[in-house]
Amino acid sequence: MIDRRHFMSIGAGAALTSGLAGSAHAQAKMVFKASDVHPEGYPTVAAVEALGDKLGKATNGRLTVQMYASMQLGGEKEAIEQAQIGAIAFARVSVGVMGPVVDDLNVLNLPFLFRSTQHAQTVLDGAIGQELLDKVTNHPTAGLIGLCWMDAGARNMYDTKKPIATIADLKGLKMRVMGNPMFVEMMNALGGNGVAMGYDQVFTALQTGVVDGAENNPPSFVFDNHFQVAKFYTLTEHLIVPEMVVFSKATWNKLSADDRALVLKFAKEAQAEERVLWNAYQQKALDKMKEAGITVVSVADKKPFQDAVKPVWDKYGPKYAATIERIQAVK
Ligand code: GTR
Repeated sequence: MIDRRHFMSIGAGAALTSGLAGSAHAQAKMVFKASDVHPEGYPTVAAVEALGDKLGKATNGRLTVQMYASMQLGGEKEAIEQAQIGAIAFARVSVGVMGPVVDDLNVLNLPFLFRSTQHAQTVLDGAIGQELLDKVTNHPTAGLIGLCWMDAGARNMYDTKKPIATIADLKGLKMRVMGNPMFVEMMNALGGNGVAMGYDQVFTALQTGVVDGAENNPPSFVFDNHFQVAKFYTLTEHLIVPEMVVFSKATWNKLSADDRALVLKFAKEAQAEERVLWNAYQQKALDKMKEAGITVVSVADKKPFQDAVKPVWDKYGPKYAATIERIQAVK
């Protein structure tokens, strides 16, 4: 009898302890690692850091964000993979590299899809934007939560060889594109030779002549130093590819509903804050390009470029027809 009581009391004690341990676990301190290819000060980096500050304040330091900027953790493919396995929590990446992971996103990677960056913003702020974030979250194997969008302006061509004044000047140039077959096909359709490569390799590839050029928005061109080796920048605006912040589903599954709501709330705010920072940075980049004597070529007539990418639209357009129609209908 005595033994039995003894066991019972141990059992009750154990239950109590594990109950406490359970709630203590939910309240445990967590440091969320975040990855970005861009350096400190870049709009996307600053916006995710601000999200982290808010999270820290709201939870009395229980949840914080540790930013690994400047490709410290590798390129964007690596960032996605690390988020998938829960080695990092936040990955700020381009939709360009997310397309191969969540195919529905590839609609946004069609060249000349958006009429302007303003058009892209309106689409992403609305129902289509939310649906595409949900496609990430609900994807059966991606292992990611779609938190928010970030602006990245329009992408333009640049190279080390000569000004690209007309589409004919692209002929034969080896041009780096993001790791997504759609962009290789786009570049080839435009007459260049598309070379898919991680962002972490681009500077060296330009410097050593492995590629003749690349394409990107002015802040990336300037603040990732590509302008030090590529002196010709042509305003083709062929891609308006947004960026996103995704979160590790493995980590998400460990968070309480309240903590998830906090992350989502601050991510939405980060989306709006990044946009303001982006506009200022875009201007700063253009000023720096001018100072550095970069030859900036404007393209009066984009039609030859738009016509040339028709094979990409013929191949991928039908699959996304319904979403394209809705995007085009957004004023
Ligand atoms: C930048 C973008 C990065 C990365 C890079 C690239 O504009 O911010 O996320 O995608 O382009 O070309 O790989």
